[in-house]
Amino acid sequence: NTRARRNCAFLPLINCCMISTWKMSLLGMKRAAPLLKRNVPVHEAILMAVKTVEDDPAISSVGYGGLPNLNGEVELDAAYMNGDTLGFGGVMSVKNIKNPIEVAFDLSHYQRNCLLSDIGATRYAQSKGFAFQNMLSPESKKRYDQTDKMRDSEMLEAYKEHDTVCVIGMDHRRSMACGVSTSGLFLKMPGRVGDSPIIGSGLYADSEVGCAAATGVGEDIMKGCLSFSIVEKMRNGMDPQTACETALQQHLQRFLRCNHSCGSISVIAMDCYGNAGAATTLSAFPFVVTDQNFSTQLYVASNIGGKISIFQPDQGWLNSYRGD
Ligand code: SD4
Repeated sequence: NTRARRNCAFLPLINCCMISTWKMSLLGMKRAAPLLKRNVPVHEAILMAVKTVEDDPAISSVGYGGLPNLNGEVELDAAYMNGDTLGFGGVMSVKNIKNPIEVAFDLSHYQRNCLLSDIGATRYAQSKGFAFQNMLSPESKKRYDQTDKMRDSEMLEAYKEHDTVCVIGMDHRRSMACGVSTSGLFLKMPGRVGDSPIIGSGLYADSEVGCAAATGVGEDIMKGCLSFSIVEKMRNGMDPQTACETALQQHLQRFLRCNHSCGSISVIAMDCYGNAGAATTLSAFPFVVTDQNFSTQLYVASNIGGKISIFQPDQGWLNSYRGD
C-alpha cells in the first residue's frame, strides 16, 4: 500500500500490532503478545493486557487498589470499542466489579443499553455472573487516609504520571479494537465520570482507519473529543504520529484562545497499516509497543517546549524515572 509505505519513512513506530499507555502496561502487553502470535482474535489480547493491569494491586490507578474518590471508595470507569462493527460498551462509576473491562467488552456486543453507570451497571454485571470484590486495597486506603481532602476540586490533576490503561490492538485478520480502564482522578467527586468511557474522547476504534486513546485530565480531553479527532485525521491521510501531535496541538491552542489552562494529556494511536504514534503534554510519557514479530518494548514520548520526541529509554533513564 503506497500510503502505508510513504508514511513509514517518517515514523519511528512501524509494523506494530499493539500499543498501550504507561509503563504499568508492560507486563500485560507481554502476556498479550503471545496470544496475538497464536492468531487469537484481538479482543482476547486486549482483555488479557487490561485485566493484568486491573488485577495488579501495585498499580494504583486502575482496578483493584485504584485511586479512591472523595468518599474513600474506588469508583471505576472502563470501555471497549470493536473497530470492525463500531460496537461500543462501557461502565461508569462502578464499585466492586473486579474487572470492569470484561463488563465493558460484554456490553460492546449490544446496539442499545451499551453504556451503563453505577447501580444499573452493577446489577447488569451481577446478572451476567461477573466477579465482584472490594477494590479498595490497604495501600489505596492508606493513600486516601494520608491525603488532605480539602484540596481545590478545580485543580485536580492526573495522578503522578500514570493513570488510565489504554490498549489498542490489531490481529492477524487486521481487526482492530481498543480497551481502556481507570479509577479516574484521585479524590474525584463521587459520580464523576472522566473521558475514558466516553466514545470518541477516551477511545475510538475503526478497523478501516485506525484507533486512538487518551489518558490525562478527562474533563480537558473530552472538550476536544481527542480520540475521534485523531482517528479522523488518520482517515484524511495523516500518519498516526502526525495525527496525535496535530490533534493535541490544535486542542491546546484552542484552550489558549479562551484562557483555559489545560491539565496533562497524553494520546496514543495506531493506523490500520500497523503504524503507531504518541503525543503528550508531559516531559515523559512512557508507553508500550508490541511489533509484528510480537516483541514488546517500552518507549517514551517527551514534550520539550512543544516539540515531541520519541525514544527508547535506557537503564539510566529508567533508574531516574519517578513515574509509574
Ligand atoms: C480520567 N482520563 O478519569 C482519566 C484519568 C487519567 O491520567 O487517565 N489520568 O479523567
